[in-house]
Amino acid sequence: MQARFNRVWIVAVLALAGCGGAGRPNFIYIMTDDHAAHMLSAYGSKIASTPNLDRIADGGMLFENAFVTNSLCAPSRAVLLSGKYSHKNGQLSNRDTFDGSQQTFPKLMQQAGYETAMIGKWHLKSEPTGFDYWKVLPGQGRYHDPEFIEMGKRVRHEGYVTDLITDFVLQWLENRPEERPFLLLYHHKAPHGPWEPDEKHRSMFVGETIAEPPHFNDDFSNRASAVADAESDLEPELANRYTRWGSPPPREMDALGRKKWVYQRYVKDYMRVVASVDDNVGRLLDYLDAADLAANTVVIYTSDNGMFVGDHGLFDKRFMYEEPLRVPLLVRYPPLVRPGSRTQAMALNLDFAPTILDLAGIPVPEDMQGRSLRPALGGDAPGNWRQSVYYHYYEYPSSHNVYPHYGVRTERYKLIRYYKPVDEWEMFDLQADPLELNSVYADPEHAEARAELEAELARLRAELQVTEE
Ligand SMILES: [Ca+2]
Repeated sequence: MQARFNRVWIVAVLALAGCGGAGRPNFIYIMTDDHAAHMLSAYGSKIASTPNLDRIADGGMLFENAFVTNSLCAPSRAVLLSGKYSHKNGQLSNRDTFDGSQQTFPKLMQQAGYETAMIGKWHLKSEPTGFDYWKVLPGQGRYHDPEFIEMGKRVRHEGYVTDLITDFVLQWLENRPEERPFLLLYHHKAPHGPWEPDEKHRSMFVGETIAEPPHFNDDFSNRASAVADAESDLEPELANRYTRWGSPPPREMDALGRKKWVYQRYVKDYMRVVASVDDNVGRLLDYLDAADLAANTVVIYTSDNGMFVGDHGLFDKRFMYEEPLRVPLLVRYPPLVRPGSRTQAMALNLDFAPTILDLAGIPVPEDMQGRSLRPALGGDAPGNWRQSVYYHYYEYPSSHNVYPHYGVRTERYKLIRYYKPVDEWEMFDLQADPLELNSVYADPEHAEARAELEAELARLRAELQVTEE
């Protein structure tokens, strides 16, 4: 039964993608900033509710194992556009300026006759290339009354950033040339800091106490020095930020009291700004239904990186730990993807460019390092699908003092090397220790697994032509 269903779906998509012209799908790629997978109800969050994002999962596929290759804003965006790792696309950190003259998938889509648009947070310093229309936030952008850059011209708008970006998206959809298929990148600023909710959501969770994650009071023992040395703690680093932003923790509190206070403030504001994203994605989905576009539009929801939301007592991202490494990935496309389906196939943000090109019927360039997710979307990840992923974080020194590191993750294990200014390793058995509280790198019981991981890491670095360190 399963196989027959799959064949039906595959035949349907071949019919759509193979013939070119009017049958080619449209694409709406929705990306938030810093939205951790465990902060969507579709991913089983006990505290966050995201009914409209969950609609995409209900109507399509949820990837249970989607990861980024470098958990940081600008580098992740460059991976998306290029389909290449940071060491190949040149965007190693937030400080670099993206080389917009390089090959990107929007350029290839444009050349193949797609109408292309980029609306929302860009964060790559150089001007967008490969888009017929673009309207982006300068830098990080602001939550309230933000300035935008529209095709090179600065313009300020009154209102809330998440609503405004969606307004511009709906206006563009309404006025686009209808004779051509389209690619629309719809990028939210939220839920990136400083997590400023709008009026509509400001009173959510008032008077409630949100549950703390199980590893909230991690003391960072049994780990390399990197996590203890990082400056991403709720107390003191986020507490100090709240003080700078004019809402300091109450004076009489001790350190643990401040940490708990900061967590409540942070997690509530985070879920409030996500609630606005959820409402606005709902507006978009309603529009697609009303405009009769839902059936032939690939809708993708993801985030540029995951996030610590009090996990390990931290905020921010950068680490190869599960919370920043994982991203939500939901894909709805009725001709190919069965509603309510899930996959465990490991997906990377590296795969978005090849996947979109493939579904559009455009050849995927040889030098892209990702793979089309089409087989997984059709319900049949092939036997030779990747069994491991390579990760590499570079930005150092930085405001969060996270040491540069690289590593490999398999279904069961993770091996990480911090190579500057220290030289230290961590290894986790994710089956026995899913919260990553105990490195087994030096544990003789895991020596064989460690040797296999070291070999796999070397193989991946050679295959991907990693030259750093
Ligand atoms: Ca980000």
